[in-house]
Parts: sequence; structure tokens; C-alpha cells
Amino acid sequence: MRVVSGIQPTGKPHLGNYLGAIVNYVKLQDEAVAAGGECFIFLADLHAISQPHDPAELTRNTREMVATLVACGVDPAKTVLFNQAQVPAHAELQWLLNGTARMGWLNRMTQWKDKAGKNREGQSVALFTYPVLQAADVLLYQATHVPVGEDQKQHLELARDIAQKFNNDFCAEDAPLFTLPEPYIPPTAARIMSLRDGSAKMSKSDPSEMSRISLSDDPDTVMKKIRKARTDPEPLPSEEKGLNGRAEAINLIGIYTALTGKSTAEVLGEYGGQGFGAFKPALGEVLVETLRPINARFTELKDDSEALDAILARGAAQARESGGATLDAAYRALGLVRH
Ligand code: AQP
Repeated sequence: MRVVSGIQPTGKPHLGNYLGAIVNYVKLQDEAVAAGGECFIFLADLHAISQPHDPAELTRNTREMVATLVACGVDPAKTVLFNQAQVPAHAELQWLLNGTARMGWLNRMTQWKDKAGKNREGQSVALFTYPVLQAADVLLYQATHVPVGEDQKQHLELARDIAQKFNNDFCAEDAPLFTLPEPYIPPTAARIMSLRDGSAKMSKSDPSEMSRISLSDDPDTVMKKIRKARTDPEPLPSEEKGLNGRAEAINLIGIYTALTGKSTAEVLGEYGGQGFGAFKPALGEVLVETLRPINARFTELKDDSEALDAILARGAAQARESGGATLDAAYRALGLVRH
């Protein structure tokens, strides 16, 4: 079992990152250790430069993201925790895979279409080739399980297509180089939506702070954001089918069930027939209690840059070692001479 996933240090991580991905990093890290496998979690700093950015902020965000991941339970003693920039094999393998990836495949990526909008000509080349780097990130370590939110499913499918084509084009039939990675998408909370718009994903880049719960929000801020979260005027239904077409209600109940382990039926049994005025404070409390230990640990860790850098340096050394054989084999398969 090889678990591999990454998160961009592009801002404060939010509840969507937590429920869609980070919770599963911790779960799969423990499963991998128990099964004698390995877990690699990286900060996708090379991905972060695909959009306009402030270099000093990227450095600060990178350290804060390590502190956040550790505060959430990613354990550097169990997981190889590092940033891409310290492992050149990610960028090297991306270049090798650029020869296999097709323009048409990348043109179909919905994240590219959404982020580029009408201004494709003005985007960085990195934003367009982003999914090829993502393929390199997981194929380099022969990933079997890739914990991601629903929004990354299409990129994972692309990574499988690239791996399959490379194996077909450059490897003997009985000796494929790349393992085809499987996405691990949580059954609930795979797509947490904005608190201001039930049809948009909760995102770091949404200009409205009120659209997301950041993992570093204090209790008053959390309660305020939930109180002001957009909802419709109807009371909560008593049965699940009554939620049809009510995106904001589905989102808030989905967050509650993911955090408490209760089923939707149980929650509706408790709050059905009542307005959001009863449910929202309960949801706020659950969130505050979830974030309390994370915030406490984050505060202890966040200012010790030396310790945070040491975690990344140690992880990067392990990652360079682990990815070396696959990178060498990819160069060889392509006929590139490197003596
Ligand atoms: N709203 C979400 N619900 C569930 N999972 C989510 N993820 C992101 N948003 C949600 C998952 O978090 C992991 C890390 O994501 P990322 O930071 O690398 O990239 P992202 O998807 O681009 O995150 P954002 O917040 O939406 O950033 P911006 O605004 O910069 O684009 C991934 O596994 C992702 O699926």
C-alpha cells in the first residue's frame, strides 16, 4: 500500500481541504503503517507558482501548511512529509511525461477551463500543464491510494491515462513501469461547498472570507460564519428526500454528518421540522470542538521555522531516495543516455 497526496500552500487551509483530504491523509497514513506500506504527503509548492503569487507569502504559507498538517494528525514519524521544491524528480518526471500527455487531454480538464475562464491566452503554461505535474507526483512513488476531494477525480483519471500510455508505448507488456493509481474519495464530504453559494466549491481563492471556515478560525468567527451561512427559508425536512434541490441545506448537513459520524436520517430525526435557527448553533459547536485541538497544536508549532524546515528536509531526503529508481527507469525506458 503506497499512499501519496499533496496540498497547495496557497493560503489558509479550510474545512473542504480538511474533510475532503486531510482527514483521509491521517486515516490512510495509519492504515499504510499497519499494512507495512508507506505514506507520502507533500506540499505542492511547484503547483502554487502556476498562479500569480507573492514569494514571501509562499514561503510563509509553506511553513504554516506543515504546521497545520502536523496539527491535524499527519505524523512525520509515520509519513514522508516534504515539499516538491526539494525533490527535483517531480519536475524531471513531469518533463518526461510531457512527451506522453496529449494537448487534447489537458484541454478537457474542467479545472483548467474554470480557472482560465475566457482568458486562456493570458494564463501561465504551468496552469495548463498542472495535471501532468500531478501525474508525476503520484507515479514517481508508484502510488496505489491517492486521497483527494471529488474535484481532483478527473486529474487522477488523467494520471492513469498517462501511466497507461507510457507503459504501452515504452515498456514490455509483462513489465509496466508505472502502477495505475486509485483515487480515494471519501464517501461523505468529498465536495464541501461555499457557505455563501451552495453551487460553488469551498475554496481558498474565493475572495469572501465568509464563504469558508478556515482551520485557524477562532470560535467566535466560526459561530458567526455559520450563523450567516446562506440557507433557504424552509424548515429542515424530516426525511432525506425532502432535501432534494436544497444545495445549502445539503451542504450544512453533510458537514455535520462528516464531523459527528451521524447519518443524515439521524440528523433529520433530531432537527426535521425546525428552522435553521436550531440547527446552525449545533453545527457551529461541533465545528468549534473539532477545530479547538487543531488550533492549540498549530499555535505551538507555527513559529518554530527551524523545526518545520527540519521536518521538510528530512521528508525530502526520504522522498528523493524513494523516487530515484522510478525516475531512472523512466529515463531508460525513453532511451535517454545518462552515463
Ligand atoms: N471544497 C472542497 N471539498 C472537498 N475537498 C476539497 N479539496 C479542496 N477543496 C475542497 C481537496 O483538498 C486537497 C488539497 O487541495 P489543494 O489546496 O491542493 O487545491 P485546490 O483543490 O485548488 O484547493 P482550493 O481551496 O480550491 O484552492 P484554490 O482556491 O487555490 O483553487 C485536494 O485533495 C482537494 O481535492
